[in-house]
Amino acid sequence: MRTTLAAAAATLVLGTAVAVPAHAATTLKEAADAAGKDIGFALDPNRLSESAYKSIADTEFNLVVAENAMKWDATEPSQNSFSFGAGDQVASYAAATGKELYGHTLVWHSQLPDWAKNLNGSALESAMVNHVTKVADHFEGKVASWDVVNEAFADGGGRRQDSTFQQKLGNGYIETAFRAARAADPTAKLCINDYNVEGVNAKSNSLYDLVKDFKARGVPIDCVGFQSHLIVGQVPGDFRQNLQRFADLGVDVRITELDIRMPMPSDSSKLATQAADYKKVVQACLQVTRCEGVTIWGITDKYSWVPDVFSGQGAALVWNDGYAKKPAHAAILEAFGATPTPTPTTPTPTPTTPTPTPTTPTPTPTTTPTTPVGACRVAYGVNQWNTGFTANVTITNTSSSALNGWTLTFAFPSGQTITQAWSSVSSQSGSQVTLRNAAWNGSLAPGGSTQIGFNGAHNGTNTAPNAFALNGTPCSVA
Ligand code: 9MR
Repeated sequence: MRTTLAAAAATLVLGTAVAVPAHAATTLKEAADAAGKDIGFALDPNRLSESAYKSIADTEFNLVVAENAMKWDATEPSQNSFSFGAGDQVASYAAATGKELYGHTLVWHSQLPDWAKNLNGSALESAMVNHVTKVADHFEGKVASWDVVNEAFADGGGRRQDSTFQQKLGNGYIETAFRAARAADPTAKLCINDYNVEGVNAKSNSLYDLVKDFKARGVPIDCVGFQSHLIVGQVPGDFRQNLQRFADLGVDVRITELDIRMPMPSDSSKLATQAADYKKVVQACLQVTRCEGVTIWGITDKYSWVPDVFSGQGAALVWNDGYAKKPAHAAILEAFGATPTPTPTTPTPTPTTPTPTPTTPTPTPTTTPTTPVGACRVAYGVNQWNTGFTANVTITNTSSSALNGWTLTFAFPSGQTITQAWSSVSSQSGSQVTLRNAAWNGSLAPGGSTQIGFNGAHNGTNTAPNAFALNGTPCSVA
């Protein structure tokens, strides 16, 4: 499976290298919107007074999460005395800019005030339920999903032993917290969130067992967050497979706190690897239907938590200290199936001397062009498992005319169905599939390519489609 994925990734790189779209996505938000996924960022509301920060926050993301403003120490600094000022600022910002609001976090052993740490037994349990209830109530109707419990597992597997809640309340505290959250806000999705669970390992296995158990016993849980505080060059090769196994339990999955750190100073080679890594993470999410999207843990390296915690490491985010886009920005666009806007070319100066009128008339051509408008080539790559598959399709306009809007049609020979398409709009009638361009990739210059993709279901046989046609003209298959 990993080899096949690597091959698919290689196709992606080649496909995007030759794309020449006229209407390219310029922001992560445009690209993610077209792909139907969330692209989020962690907000510190105090930074919104900085114009570069605010402008990126406003335009590049369709989801926002409070980096710190909704945590226990911020919202209940002393027992049963709530302070929602900073959290409300984040909620107002989300509403004012039309972004989804993600809630982080109700129960976490860290950033927990001393008064709570000092409680024991039923007093701690009541305080936890009270906190979950009051905070979830306060943001009801605003927060779409909550990280109900954060970082409950130990790196070697099993429960984290240095958590006050684990030590004093035992294994049952997670269930208690989820039930309280559901009772307080029945409409918010309830997630469990953790780090070092991106690949299949002892820790993610423990998390998996908990989700499986909750689903089996009807304990409310809707989603799992994979924080993804990663190290450059170390994206787990089985990330997609791991996301998929959780999704198969009947929960949504999401990358919740993505950053990819490197040893400092950064250089172009490390930044290129980082860009490829960001792309891999977004691709892993895109390949899982129930993956809701990707949230990046901040905007600029200047304010990242990384250097404070990992001495000598940093440059983990998508914008550098001076708010310049790093290569990761274009890589994320590409992962979403978009292509960064080409650098504008200098306009050709208007000649100062008038062009003389030709004296001989232009002859009328006697031959019809051999390449009809809409002539095309299609490369179809597939990665499949039991009853599912992901396909990547590169469409090349081999005609001599630009296309403004395209429709790709083909037939599935073995009863396959598309469950989710990206970079295109899909419809299906029986075996006949129609994929129309997304808003930003309808223009295909002569020789230009675009890459689209979809997830699908099959019944054990997954023969490649046939009869590809672009705007009604049959395509060759590469
Ligand atoms: O980015 C957050 C930083 O500003 C805080 O000082 C820190 C306190 O623990 O928390 C950081 O965010 C963490 C998140 O809430 C949970 N997962 C790990 C994140 C990075 O430490």
